[in-house]
Amino acid sequence: MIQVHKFGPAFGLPDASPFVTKVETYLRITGQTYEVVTADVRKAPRGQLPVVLIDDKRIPDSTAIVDFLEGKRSEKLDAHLDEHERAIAFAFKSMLEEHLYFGMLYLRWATEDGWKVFEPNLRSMLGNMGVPGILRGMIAKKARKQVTNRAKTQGIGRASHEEIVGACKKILDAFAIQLGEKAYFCGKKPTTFDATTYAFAAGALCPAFDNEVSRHARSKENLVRYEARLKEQYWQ
Ligand SMILES: N[C@@H](CCC(=O)N[C@@H](CS)C(=O)NCC(=O)O)C(=O)O
Repeated sequence: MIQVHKFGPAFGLPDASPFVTKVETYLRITGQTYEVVTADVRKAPRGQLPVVLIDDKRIPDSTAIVDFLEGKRSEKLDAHLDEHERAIAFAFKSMLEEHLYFGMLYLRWATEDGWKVFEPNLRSMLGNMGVPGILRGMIAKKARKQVTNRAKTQGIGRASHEEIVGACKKILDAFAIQLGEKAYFCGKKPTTFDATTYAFAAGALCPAFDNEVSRHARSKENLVRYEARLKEQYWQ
């Protein structure tokens, strides 16, 4: 049995974390059954979620999880992709996971508008982890500081608001152009890359957040259609 250790659904998304949504979407694309466990991120091996438990093996990191599970399958999801297609898809995956992610982190955690939406959800996640009500506000504040520092350490958190928004919009422009009218990110068939592209499309379009980047995402009609199509196919 595959167990996915996750934060929990939030803001109408399968999980507060796009990396958890990525792993679950991959499992759904490949038709593998799994259980979900609401986990305490502080107890995770790398202090991050997702973590997957398979046959007593504990695997942290969404990419390592997908690679491990894909390694066990005889029919590989990406088998039909040539080297060039793989290279492009890999570059987009990295751009979303390593750059857009931090922009979204900043918009949700560091801006006052984002925090107004995010904080109540964080408090309820802390409740699910067993943190007593009286401590939740203090822990949420500390987590906000840590996450904001993480964005600064990565670099994006040191840029101005306008620069961060501008970078996120450019990423979404590139994402939408590369997606075009294809049914899936790489063409007619789903690949492992759709796990990432779906998770980040859903996060960027999430109606709970209203900011320059989410509005820009919503203006990309093909992105909206892609997200809705995969949601219907794998999440309903
Ligand atoms: N490279 C990791 C990134 C996972 C990650 O950043 N998870 C975040 C939530 S989106 C987390 O657990 N953050 C808690 C922390 O870093 O303290 C993956 O692909 O799984």
